[in-house]
Amino acid sequence: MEVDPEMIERSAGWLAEARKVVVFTGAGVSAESGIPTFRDALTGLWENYDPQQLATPEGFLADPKLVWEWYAYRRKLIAETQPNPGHFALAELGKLVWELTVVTQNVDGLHRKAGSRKVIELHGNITRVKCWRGDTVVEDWDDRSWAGDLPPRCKLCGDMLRPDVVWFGESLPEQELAEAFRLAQECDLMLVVGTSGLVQPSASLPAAARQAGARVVEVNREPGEITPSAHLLLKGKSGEVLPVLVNRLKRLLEE
Ligand code: BJW
Repeated sequence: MEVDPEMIERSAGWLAEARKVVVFTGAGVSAESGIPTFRDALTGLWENYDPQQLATPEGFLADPKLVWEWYAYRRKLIAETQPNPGHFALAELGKLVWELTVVTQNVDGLHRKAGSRKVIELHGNITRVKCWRGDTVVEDWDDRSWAGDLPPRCKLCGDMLRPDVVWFGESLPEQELAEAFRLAQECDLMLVVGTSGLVQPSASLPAAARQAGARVVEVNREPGEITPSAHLLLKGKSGEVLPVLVNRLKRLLEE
């Protein structure tokens, strides 16, 4: 699908004027890397499971092995994926504007892998593991050495290990969340990419940016919860829209 040239023109013009830019991303930005989104009815990550069973502390306590294995499956999938043109375009954008921060809900680490420098991870990172009891990140663990007894155990206290991600009902990392809202309220432009905007408190960032006077540009395959907070929607796949937008900005800056 061709991206609306007039919308690209307006967005690139706004980016050229902006000094502080926040890029707020969700699972859609990684879809073209082969990582399923959460809420896609046909291929989404929760297609065969109830999210309450997999992504809550209560779900983990009820069936720790199931939850560990679901994350182990996703960890392996993510380890085999590469950033897509959308991630690379955002890394490139970081070199073109005065100040840019990527605030992501994704746990896949693909923005850093693509070269984005300043990245705030609001929902954790799936490659890290922490101790259920101590809440401390554990470096020394091995999935394979625990045949039959999953999740693996913390070598210091013997309690279960769990992925270092934020489950429903858990608080987001305090410093990262405060920094994300501060940046949202100070930026001139927020680019919102590939999120359904259903999960709070992260989903309030675009409205916070707009209320504080920023321009908000959304990139998504379809309109959603964020669209009313956006000044315009660049409709399409982020791996196609973002390279076009960044190339247009580059040419504008050269003129
Ligand atoms: C494309 C594309 C392409 C596809 N190109 N686009 C206030 C009101 C109501 C409820 C709450 C509230 N405050 C807190 C809550 C409770 C809860 C919540 O929000 N519930 C709602 C579901 C109603 N929030 C919490 O519990 C949070 N904690 C918290 O607030 O603590 C304090 C508190 C607790 C309890 C009560 C009150 C206060 C924690 C939220 C943690 C979210 N964790 C997860 C799992 C992370 C670990 C893991 O990966 O397993 O984070 S849930 C899941 O959703 C994941 C994502 O980061 C997050 C957002 O999803 P995202 O990224 O938007 O993905 P999708 O699939 O939803 O959307 C994909 C989008 O991409 C779509 O729009 C597509 O169209 C688009 N797309 N292909 C462009 N190629």
